[in-house]
Amino acid sequence: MVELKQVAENVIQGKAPQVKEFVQKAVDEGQDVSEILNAGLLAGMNVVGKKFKANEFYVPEVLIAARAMKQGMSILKPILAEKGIKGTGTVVIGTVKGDLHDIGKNLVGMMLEGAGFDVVDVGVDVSPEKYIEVAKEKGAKIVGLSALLTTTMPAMKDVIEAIGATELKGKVKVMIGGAPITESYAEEIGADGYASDAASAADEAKKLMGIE
Ligand code: B1M
Repeated sequence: MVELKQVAENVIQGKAPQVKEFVQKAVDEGQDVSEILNAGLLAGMNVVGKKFKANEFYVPEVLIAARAMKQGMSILKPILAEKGIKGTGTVVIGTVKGDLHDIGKNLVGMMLEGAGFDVVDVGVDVSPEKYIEVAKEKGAKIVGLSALLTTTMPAMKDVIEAIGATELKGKVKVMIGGAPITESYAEEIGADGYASDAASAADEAKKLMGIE
């Protein structure tokens, strides 16, 4: 019988083939799919997030661990969908209009996936209309905005205002982040949440969903 701790440990170590193998074995043994997800893949990514926050892990380790988690998810996703088991919620994430930086945004997306969210990445240079269109289409609970340039920070306010003028107002939370962004800027423009790094972004998204 596969111990789910083994799945978590291999995620932390970024061993994608082993993660895939153990997840497949656990499924074949008839272990509960939600349990494989929670006690295996997500538990592993949780540790990765903590290590990243504590500067014990750097960007490459997080990327490798996320890739391993994705391998395991590729087996679980169709089964979860078939059983109608929903994830934590959908997050639409993108880099705002005029800004092409996407490394941090991609990392945040991976950590959100690692926390059980369904992540829809709308890319870079994203207009307010695009965020709104995709958030409506996917029934998003959170819209995540990334900006790396001081000149594109005001584009975040444009998105928040545009969302506020639609039926998404009050239904969708907006979370922002990026190197020049601060908590006080988030408050100033009326964002619901702010995170300084990818691991904190996963924690903040859970908080916005009422999950501690
Ligand atoms: Co650009 N760039 N760049 N750049 N670039 C910076 C940001 C800059 C600080 C460099 C500098 O001058 N020292 C500077 C901005 C200055 C400013 O406005 N304050 C700058 C500039 C000026 C520019 C150009 C204007 C240069 C030019 O053409 N004259 C130009 C702009 C293009 C555009 O966007 N329109 C430009 C272009 C580029 C490249 C294309 C060459 C490349 C981007 C490649 C890519 O992303 N695919 C690039 C890069 C790589 C950088 C640096 C070197 C690295 C950014 C990065 O990826 N960091 C950067 C200097 C630096 O930071 N040392 C710089 C690693 C990443 C993991 O961190 O993105 O901060 P970060 O993400 C973190 C957190 O911020 C947070 O979590 C992440 C992970 O922990 N976070 C969130 C991010 N998004 C979040 C969202 C959240 C929550 C947290 O919630 C939704």
